[in-house]
Amino acid sequence: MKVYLDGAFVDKSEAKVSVFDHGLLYGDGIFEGIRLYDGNIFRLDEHLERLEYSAKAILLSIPLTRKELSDITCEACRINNLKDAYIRLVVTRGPGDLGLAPWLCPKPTVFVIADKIALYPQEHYDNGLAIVTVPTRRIGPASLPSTIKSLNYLNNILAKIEAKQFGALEAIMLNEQGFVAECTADNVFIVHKGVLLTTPSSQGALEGITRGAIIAIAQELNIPFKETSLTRYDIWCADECFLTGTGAEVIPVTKLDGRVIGTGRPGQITAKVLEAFRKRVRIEGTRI
Ligand code: PXG
Repeated sequence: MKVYLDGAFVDKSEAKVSVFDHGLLYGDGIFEGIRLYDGNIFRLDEHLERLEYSAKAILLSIPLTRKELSDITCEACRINNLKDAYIRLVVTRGPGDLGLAPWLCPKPTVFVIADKIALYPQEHYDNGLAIVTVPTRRIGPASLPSTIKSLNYLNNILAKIEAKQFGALEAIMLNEQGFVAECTADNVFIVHKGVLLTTPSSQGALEGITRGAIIAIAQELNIPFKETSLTRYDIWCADECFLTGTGAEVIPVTKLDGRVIGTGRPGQITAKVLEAFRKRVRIEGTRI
């Protein structure tokens, strides 16, 4: 496998960053997780735009243009002969002296890994996931804006560990006020009386690229949609629930904290949206 690192494609065994890199020392950096479907990169421009906004928010200047990043991302897939892949694009603050100050780091580190993807087992798409609400709260947007896709994932990792301890693969994270923020690596949608609902970034949700694609699909399919704050009550009383993310795509949720959601089976609107999403990823996107 070849990995892009700071200007060149190098062998995986040579793809190493410094122990002084502030991405490692402080989690000071940003990333994107992107999918390649049958030779097409899904919503690459949207991912690069989000990366640029994340960079702007942490005052990190990416040393490459959008076109250069786009070309490198495509090349990372081509050079590894991939048709379907998971792409990880990372920009860290770069190596510098010890100490938090980002101005100690003169040169950001940029790397792109294109690799095979590990998906949720098919049975969960067929039968739905059973998820839990975890005690760890989502850091509020006033402390760390959830719109920044940063390398600081400890908040989500604590929640992921709790989910596993409760025997679940994903977890609902509430914000400090007790409203639903999102899952550890997925956005949350519910369907109630035919209306599709999801939480806004102001409640602690990442503005997911898959979430955006689902909102566009809902418009196309004339499914009424609203972005609104949600509580666990709304999920308990929802007709359907599903999660969206680059890794998960659209995955039905049929249980929360042991309570059955809707009929206890993946819902019809979820199935329609998933079908439309899977069609879209094959035809839409940047040809590598
Ligand atoms: N919320 C959080 C906290 C995420 O990390 C999403 C929502 C969904 O966003 P997208 O843009 O993917 O629809 C994410 C995405 C990984 C990995 O390597 C994580 C994500 C995406 C891809 C890979 O664990 N998280």
